[in-house]
Amino acid sequence: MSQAELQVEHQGAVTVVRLNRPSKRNALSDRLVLAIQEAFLQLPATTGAVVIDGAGEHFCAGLDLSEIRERDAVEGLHHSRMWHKALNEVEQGRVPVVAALHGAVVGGGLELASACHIRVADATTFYALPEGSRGIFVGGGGSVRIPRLVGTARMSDMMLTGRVYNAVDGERLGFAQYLVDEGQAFDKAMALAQRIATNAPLTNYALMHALPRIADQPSDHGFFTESLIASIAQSAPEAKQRVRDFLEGRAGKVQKSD
Ligand code: 1HE
Repeated sequence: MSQAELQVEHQGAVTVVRLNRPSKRNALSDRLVLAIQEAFLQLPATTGAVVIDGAGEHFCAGLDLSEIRERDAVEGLHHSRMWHKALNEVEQGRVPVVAALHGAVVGGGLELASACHIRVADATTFYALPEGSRGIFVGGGGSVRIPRLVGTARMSDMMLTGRVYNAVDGERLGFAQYLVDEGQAFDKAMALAQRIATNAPLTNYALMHALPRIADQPSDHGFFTESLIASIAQSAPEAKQRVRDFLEGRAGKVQKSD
């Protein structure tokens, strides 16, 4: 694939992964999906967080519809599983991922965004699942991840009726955790990623890997898993140092928010 369709740039502890197919609204061809997987597998040890964004007017128009062809059931299954593997590398890799959203975040684009840990949306962002009207179904993990953000009822409505949510409603409902002015999503995502990269790596890892599993466990199992991961995290020398720094007045206090 043309290297340029996925740009990977290391800026200190933050790696920027940019979908760069603006003439096709960053539609996700199979090659682009595999390139995303590869980029996450190849992250250097110096990377503490990733920002993913899209070049041009839109974050991502979803599956590259020009690649849809007659697939038998087995081929269709493998195609969807390919997306799952790639987006699992995003969600369950080594470091947190912040998505900087603008314009269309639709279909597979919303599936990609929902695999990220934090979503920052600018005022131009809109969310939709046009799969329903294209006669297909989500296949990139959307039916697992999107209901966790906004609920099954909202996702069903989007697919059944073609409903589109704007940036303001999207933030209110839980598609994005941050809403910023037009053109500001990347800068905000970078600032968050830089902050995230200063956390103890084990804390970040626990938030990515333990928290979602705990949320899926029965309470009794969740409490136990929490105790295990808490004890591992606090036993790390870095955690002990950070606590000492606070107790001895070297670390910042929690500040009241504006
Ligand atoms: C595409 C795609 C695409 C644009 N696959 N080529 N996704 C969708 O159903 C969304 C389809 N796209 C759109 O609704 C619109 O393109 C947008 C709202 C995203 C942007 O509109 P706009 O006016 O800025 O761009 P455009 O004129 O529609 O598109 C520009 C070009 O990109 C045009 O190609 P051109 O050769 O005529 O210039 C479009 O054909 C092309 N393009 N979107 C292929 N998606 C794991 S399963 C996931 C299932 C899904 O994701 S289904 C949802 C698919």
